[in-house]
Amino acid sequence: MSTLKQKFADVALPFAADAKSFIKANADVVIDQVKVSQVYGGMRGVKSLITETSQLDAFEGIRFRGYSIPQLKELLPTAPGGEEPLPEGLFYLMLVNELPSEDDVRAVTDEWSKRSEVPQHVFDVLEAFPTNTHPMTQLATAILSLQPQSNFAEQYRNGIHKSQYWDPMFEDCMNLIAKLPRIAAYIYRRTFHNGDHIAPDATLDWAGNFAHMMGVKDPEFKELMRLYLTIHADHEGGNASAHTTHLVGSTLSDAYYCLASGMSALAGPLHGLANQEVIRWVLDMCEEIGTNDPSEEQIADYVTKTMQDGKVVPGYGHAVLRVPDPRFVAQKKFCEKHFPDDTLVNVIWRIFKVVPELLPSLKKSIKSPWPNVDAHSGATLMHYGVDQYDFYTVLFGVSRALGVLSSLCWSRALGLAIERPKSLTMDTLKKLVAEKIATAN
Ligand code: CMX
Repeated sequence: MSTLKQKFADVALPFAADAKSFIKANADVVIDQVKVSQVYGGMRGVKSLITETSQLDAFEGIRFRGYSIPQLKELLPTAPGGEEPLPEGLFYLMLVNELPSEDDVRAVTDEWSKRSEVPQHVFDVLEAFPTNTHPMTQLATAILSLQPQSNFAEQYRNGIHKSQYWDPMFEDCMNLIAKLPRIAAYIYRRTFHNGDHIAPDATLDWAGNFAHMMGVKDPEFKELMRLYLTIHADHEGGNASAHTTHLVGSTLSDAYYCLASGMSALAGPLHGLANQEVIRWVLDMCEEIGTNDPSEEQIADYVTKTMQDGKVVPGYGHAVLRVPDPRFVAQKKFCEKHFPDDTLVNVIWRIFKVVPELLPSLKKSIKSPWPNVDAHSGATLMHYGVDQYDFYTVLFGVSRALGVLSSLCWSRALGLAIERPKSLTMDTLKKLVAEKIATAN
């Protein structure tokens, strides 16, 4: 058994035993109540999931196993000579709840490198798509086309005991994460660079190798990818991509089905696709106004028009956060350090000056007018020549795989149940409300 797998078993299995006895002892304790607005409003805030890898606070932002993004930037190992955290380190932390050493991180890089070969049939499946197929469609399909390799599916067919489910799930998750950079880079090169592919470099780390296979020459882009793939990895369990991955996994579907489903959720414009929508919206604004450097007044007018047209301002607002997203701030800091004079980046910062004050006056019901993670990422990528914005959500997806797949390992170790919340018709809801009001009077 690999060290990481052994470590996961040592941490997760006793934790699961303890969780089971805690749940048994406290099964009927009421911790939350559900309001009518939550039933109709996307279950916002209903406490009904267990996710160990990270937790989101409305005012502090995300904490991965208790560590904020600024802390992780200090504490996680970097590439030689680099300053940004390696995503391998975050995966290790999320999986075994312990900060990794340099050696631990190198072992994860080696493990993923060993598992990274992508079977030819996956490329053949991708080649069947017209090149104008959206990259997220290609990504979800490529992931699904790996499913015949699932350890979990095979062992389930062979009658594995349920106490052992975590083991083949761990194998599938490691295999899948290992292959994602190669698959994503292949999609990028076939869609936007005439299928001129770049062979992997086994001496590089997971994110560095991805940057290399995308073909971006500037070595600084590798650092951006290390940061990018770290900060997009997880946002607790209730966001659409994480929840979808978990929901599908709760039926004992294997990791390939789960991640393909999670990626389909990420591909929605209110979730991960917002990163491409932001740049599309900014470029449309610049074109319409006739300048690549719009003033605050011009931005305010364009935001007002966007709202009048019944559209959302992409990159702003959040279901949980009530402050500027720390992931936005981390990207802003990267740009302040490396290219503070970039025109497009400065437009993003000017939008940040305008929107938080303006948006609540245009939309009274908005709960957070602050930028989310997607408000900044496109402009940062554009700086390095990655201007094919239809690809941006794939980058988000490669990162998000780290969080949702480490969570999937935990879900199998904890033996979490198949999801089956109760749905109501509007008629039943009205009757329930009438009964409640009658008893209250
Ligand atoms: N522009 C315009 N209107 C917005 C808005 C925005 N950026 N953000 C919220 N609103 C609107 C909502 O559509 C809602 O309108 P109605 O009352 O007419 O239904 C109202 O304000 C209240 O919404 P909320 O409670 O503040 O926000 P929600 O939890 O419902 O939605 C989110 C959260 C992210 C979907 C929403 O803020 C949004 O659509 N933002 C723009 C898209 C975006 O950037 N998504 C990326 C989120 C991060 C990620 O997952 O990657």
